[in-house]
Amino acid sequence: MKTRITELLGIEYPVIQGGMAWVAEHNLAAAVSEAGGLGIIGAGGAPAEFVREQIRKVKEATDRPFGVNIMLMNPEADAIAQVVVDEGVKVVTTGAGNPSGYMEMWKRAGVKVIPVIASVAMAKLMQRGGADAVVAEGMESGGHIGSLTTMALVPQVADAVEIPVIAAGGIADGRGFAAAFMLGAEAVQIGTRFVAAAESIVHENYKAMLIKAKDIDSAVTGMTTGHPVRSIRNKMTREYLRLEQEGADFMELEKLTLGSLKKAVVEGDVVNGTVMAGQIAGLVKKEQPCREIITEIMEQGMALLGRTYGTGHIE
Ligand code: TUI
Repeated sequence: MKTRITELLGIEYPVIQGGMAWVAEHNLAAAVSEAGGLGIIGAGGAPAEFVREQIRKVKEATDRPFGVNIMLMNPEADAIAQVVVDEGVKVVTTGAGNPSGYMEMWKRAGVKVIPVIASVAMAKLMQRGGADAVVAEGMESGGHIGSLTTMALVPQVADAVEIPVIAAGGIADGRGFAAAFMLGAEAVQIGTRFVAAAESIVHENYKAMLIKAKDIDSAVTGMTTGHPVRSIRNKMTREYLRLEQEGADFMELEKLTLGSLKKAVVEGDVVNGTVMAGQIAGLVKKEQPCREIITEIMEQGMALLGRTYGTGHIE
């Protein structure tokens, strides 16, 4: 299947992996790229030199294109922005902020820049600044979210910009894939389903909680701090939401979540840690290799789109 995104990135299938902090490390990124999608290293809050090592490990594992996601609240974002240039990374996605300050250096180095945005205004600003595409991410997503749903955001962004749009948030199978294309997207970004991939290094407790989760099992904390984060409901989210309701200040709330994603992903503490996942978690029922995940999504997605997009077979 060819779209402007597969052409831009030199990938087989229009499936991009989410840049999930702690989760999207070299094993997962290489597996997604080897399966024909775009694997992404999620820099999250990691130091720049750690990100450099991750990049080198993906290069050793695959000759296929891959990218790096830079979480812009990371205090080392400047250094990571330089590392991707030095290491010759071809694609950067960004999250949780405005990457305008890095656009010129990346464009000059020939890096394809794909900001994740949650509004039409931000999409337009990114296009003006030279972005090659945008990821329009709805609030169904796990982790740090905006306020619009994927269904409302994607068509409005697709109408507002000429650059290609990648849909994200609530997409985990061929139905979501086909729906995203109906809304005007030319690729999808998938996070939650890849958390349960066989190649994903998240702690078994995290995977088990995700696989068990139902449609209504996520909660959004941080609505009052301006940094809303979706994760699977547990002792931490209940405590956080209670404190928020009582009007607790930012510092008090921060204490609950400092290092809490690592606690869940690495240590497997899914009681006190932050188990980030999207609303589509209920659809993720088993652990599967990335190749199987992508093939399933493409077969089902193309069969559905076949009614409007040719044969319905993967080419
Ligand atoms: O970035 C994400 N998702 C994330 S980042 C993350 S790490 C983290 N951990 C704990 C607390 C907070 C973050 C976990 N999940 N998705 C992309 C995304 N970006 N969603 C929304 C946005 C966004 C929000 C505001 C993009 C731009 C923006 O602009 C604000 C501005 O600066 O104008």
